[in-house]
Amino acid sequence: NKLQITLAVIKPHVVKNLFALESIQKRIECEFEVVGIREVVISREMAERFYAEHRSKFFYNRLLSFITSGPSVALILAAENAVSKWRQIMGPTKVYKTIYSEPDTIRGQFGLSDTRNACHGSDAMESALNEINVFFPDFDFEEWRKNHPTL
Ligand code: YYY
Ligand code: MG
Repeated sequence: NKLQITLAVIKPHVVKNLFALESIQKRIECEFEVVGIREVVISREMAERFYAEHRSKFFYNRLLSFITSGPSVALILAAENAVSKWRQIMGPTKVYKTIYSEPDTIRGQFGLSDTRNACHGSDAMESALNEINVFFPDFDFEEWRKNHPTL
């Protein structure tokens, strides 16, 4: 087990839903230290950097038009094994897979479709650092870790 950070993004249709936002916030507060939080309307340029790995996928255009369609909330979350921990709480990419097996995940509760699947979570520490840089360009993980020796 080791201290990690991850990038979480709450997607636009959930940010409009105050009940969903509050429920997710409570869940996050129980499990993570919130190192950064920012509400942001993701620009086309940010979205292209953030989702660069999906450039050639069939869903790329609908993904970009959705993610830029309104305010999102981006968070830097810290915990032991934060990357896999957040992905577990989030649930599987495809919302239909949550119906019988993982209804209590965030995607199970608030996901609407393959694209409007409620939230994002980094898939590894390396991608977390790259993705955090898109939303929090001034954040320096090494510097932060030095100042948080106890966690
Ligand atoms: O990491 P995760 O978000 O769980 O899934 P990815 O395979 O990285 O896909 C990123 C993003 O793309 C997904 O959260 C929604 C969207 N997407 C889509 O719109 N349609 C698909 N069939 C698959 C993914
Ligand atoms: Mg991914």
